[in-house]
Amino acid sequence: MSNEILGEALPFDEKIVLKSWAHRNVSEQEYLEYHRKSVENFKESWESVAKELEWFTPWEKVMEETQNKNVYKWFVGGTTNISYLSLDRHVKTWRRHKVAYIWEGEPVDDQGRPKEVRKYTYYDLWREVNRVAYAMKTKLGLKKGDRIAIYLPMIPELPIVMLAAARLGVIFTVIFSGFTAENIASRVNDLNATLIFTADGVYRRGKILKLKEIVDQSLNLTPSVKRVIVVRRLGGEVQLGQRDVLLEELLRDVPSNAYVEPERMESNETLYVLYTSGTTGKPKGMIHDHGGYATLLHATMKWVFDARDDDVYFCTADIGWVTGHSYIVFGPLIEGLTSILYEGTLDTPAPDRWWSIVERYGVTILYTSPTGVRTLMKFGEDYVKKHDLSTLRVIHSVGEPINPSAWRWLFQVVGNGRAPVGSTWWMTETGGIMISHLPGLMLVPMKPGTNGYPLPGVEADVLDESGNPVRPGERGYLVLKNPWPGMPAAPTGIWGDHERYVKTYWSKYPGLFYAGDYAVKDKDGYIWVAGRADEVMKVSGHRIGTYELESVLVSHRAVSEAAVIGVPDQVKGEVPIAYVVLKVGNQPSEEMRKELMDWIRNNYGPIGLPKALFFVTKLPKTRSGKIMRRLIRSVATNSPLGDITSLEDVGSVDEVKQAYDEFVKSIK
Ligand code: 6R9
Repeated sequence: MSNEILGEALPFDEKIVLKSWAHRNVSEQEYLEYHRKSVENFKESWESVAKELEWFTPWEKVMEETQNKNVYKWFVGGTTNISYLSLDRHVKTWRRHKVAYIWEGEPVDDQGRPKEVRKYTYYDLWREVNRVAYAMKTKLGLKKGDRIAIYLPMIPELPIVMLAAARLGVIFTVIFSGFTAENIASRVNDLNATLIFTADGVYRRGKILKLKEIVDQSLNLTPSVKRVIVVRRLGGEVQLGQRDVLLEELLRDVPSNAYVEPERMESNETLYVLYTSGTTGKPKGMIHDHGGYATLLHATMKWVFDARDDDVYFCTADIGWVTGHSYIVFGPLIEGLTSILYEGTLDTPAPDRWWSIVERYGVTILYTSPTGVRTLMKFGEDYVKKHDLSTLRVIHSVGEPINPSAWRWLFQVVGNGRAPVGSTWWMTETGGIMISHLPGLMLVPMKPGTNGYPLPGVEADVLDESGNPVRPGERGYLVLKNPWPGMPAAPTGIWGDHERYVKTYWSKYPGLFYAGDYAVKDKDGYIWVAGRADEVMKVSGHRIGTYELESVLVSHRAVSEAAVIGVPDQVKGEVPIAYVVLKVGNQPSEEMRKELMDWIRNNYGPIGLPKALFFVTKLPKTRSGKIMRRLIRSVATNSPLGDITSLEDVGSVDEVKQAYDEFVKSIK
């Protein structure tokens, strides 16, 4: 891989300065000087951010390492509650009647207008959260430290349940509503959750997806679950079993003015656990806390998004992923913003749905994804030009590297050359944005596709294999050098697996946080993250471990072995392709291919569907039996094979190559 994103060279020397942002423009040197001071005193610099929030009791110490190595506590002894910060704090002020969420359902009428729009003021939201918290506490007996799972689509009840759980100190995990029963079960079991919130269904791409049925399938595999609470989104009859209860039933006799005192959470106590894919084993449950996490979100909402009271903010992610947790739910609410919640897909009913939303509500801040942008680019500019997007003033993308031409499209076509456009780098682990342009603080020149500089207090670098900084323009591994608030939290970073936490993030370079990403630092010090350096894919921005799809494949009765790799894709950024060895007695056929594709759809979810699935008789392996995915990837991307001395059977590479060549021919 050279210095490119999706085949486009990185424009290290192209600098774009926005005259309309003259009040914030600074030179690289000015920012770097400011930044240097902030990292020299990183504890103090984060402390000054934390002071802008509200705490029930102040902290005794800004930061300390715990007895568990590489697990750091922030604002030790301070107490707060993120539900309080998101709601109560605003309800006490003029923001009480400000709109917190504008929710739009997917279905539209003949005129293309949304059939359902619901608006919640901060007061409405606070009321609802209190009622749900009240029911959770008095009717479901939930208390601080209990664990629940939330398998809800993009409807207002999702943030409401998250905030209600947070209020009680109940630890929650949100499971993306595109996941299958197996995915639910593995997360619920790891967390030992006793209860699941779900919905009867959701509208997606004009169809109905029945979520409750998927939860029902998972229940055979989840002995810890005692109750299932069902939100009625579709409105019809819902089949209820013994364990099930409708949320509306549960709330029926809860007074409209029910109030639940927010639990005083020590800053480092757990807010949620979010599962994300790694290279081996089951998904990792990343722990995030109340105080440090809220501090990072507050800082980034100000610096990265320049959030102001008159903004209308639209993040197009799904709350099921970390971007939605941080930048649809907690971040914007902590700032008291008005934001959009949209249920459906970007092209329903037409590929201008996002733009119609921007126009309808006068969106000023847009946070979106490179895959979304590339998808919409294909439909041409007319869909954008049809709408008045003149309100947009800040635009950022997230989830994967943005190729320069997608950046230009966002900048020119969507932002009309007036709004700063950035690519914010961060991960589930970091809790919030770490490397980004900072129009809300000071704006260095933009370069199409770069992530820019690390945030104040964040020290990032790009290292070679032996831990030395690489030269400007050379590719290396991205590391973070200081702890930060919002980082994987106490007690163990990864839920129940401190050892894995240390091994995954702190062992390649002891004392430094290893992100698992390739990056380049240019001569101005800008960082360009170019993709994953490990066996993790970013498919349409969704993080998927190759091993996860391999284990789904080998769980099929006919499959003996499987190897999955990610290859570049012009729209999705990256897509899986799979090589499968069948068990003796099974023949490769179109039917078998289809059966395996369905198997993945049903056991992992549609987001994991490979672009191609090949049958081979053997996989390239080392003599010790490890599948050489690197080799397979080289074949599939037409790059040099590199060192193949450890390869056991050279013929296996030919076979992989032949399969791939035939595929390429077939799609040409
Ligand atoms: C927020 C999120 C994390 C991985 C990360 C990296 C990739 C995210 C990026 C980016 C280049 C950006 N990534 N943002 N790469 N530029 N602006 O996506 O979290 O799902 O945990 O994924 O996504 O590879 O390591 P998560």
